[in-house]
Amino acid sequence: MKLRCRHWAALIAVLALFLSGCSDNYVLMSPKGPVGENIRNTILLTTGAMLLVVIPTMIMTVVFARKYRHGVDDDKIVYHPDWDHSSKIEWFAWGIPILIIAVLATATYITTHSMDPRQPLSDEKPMKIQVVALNWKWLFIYPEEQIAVVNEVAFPVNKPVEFLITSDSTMNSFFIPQLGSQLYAMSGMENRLNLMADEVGEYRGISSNYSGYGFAGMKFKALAMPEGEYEAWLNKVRAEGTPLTDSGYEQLAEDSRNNPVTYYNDVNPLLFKNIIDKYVGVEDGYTSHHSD
Ligand SMILES: [Cu+2]
Repeated sequence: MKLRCRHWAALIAVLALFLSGCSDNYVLMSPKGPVGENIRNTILLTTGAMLLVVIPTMIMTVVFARKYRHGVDDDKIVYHPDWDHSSKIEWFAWGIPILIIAVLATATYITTHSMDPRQPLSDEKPMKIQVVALNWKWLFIYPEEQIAVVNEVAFPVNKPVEFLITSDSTMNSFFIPQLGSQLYAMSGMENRLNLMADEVGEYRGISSNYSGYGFAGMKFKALAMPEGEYEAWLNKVRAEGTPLTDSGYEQLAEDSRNNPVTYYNDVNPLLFKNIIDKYVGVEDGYTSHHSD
């Protein structure tokens, strides 16, 4: 009896751990935007579908072990040495997996199309933010405002944002877990990721692809603000920022760790394009990155 109570205690502890998934520490389980919600629902659906197999199996393990244990004196249990087929078992063993695969395949087909990161989230024209992964910091360029920010990105709440993502270094991964999918940042390429926050807040932004020495400090804050506060933030960046010249960018692009938030104004609107163009020619077997 004592052992049983301990089992219950363990079970309750495990349940408590899972149910506390509603707390903000489990960021994927507390999304703050439509893409993140879609991802959470997909996680729950797939987990649920798998539990349809896992839970009955665990229960049957205990039931069978108990029912057919050595020394049990139950007259109803008969020994069948020649038994070789049960249609009932075949139906369960094949039918349930087929059903699960059908459900998951359908869900996967629908969500991979509806959640295509390049697809706009609403009819409203998204605002564009260009993202450059550097060693080891994130540079956000607002081409229309001609400003840029290191390790901080802000946008109005309920406003669709289209992130144009590239890298001026090794491969990285742009990820704001509470808003939705991660997308790779790769040099010479432009990746597009549409996200939207439907709640004002400060969200954690990370790189989810290890990229070397200063990787641990490659974090940023994503700020979803009310429209008025966002305008004030833009003005603050314009006022406190320093011009980002070409040589200034070269300096910024050098390896550095734990970069503080830095504001820039007077940013070349073609900077993002130039960063991508540096790598043109790589696919032909040579690189124009270091001109010779
Ligand atoms: Cu991968």
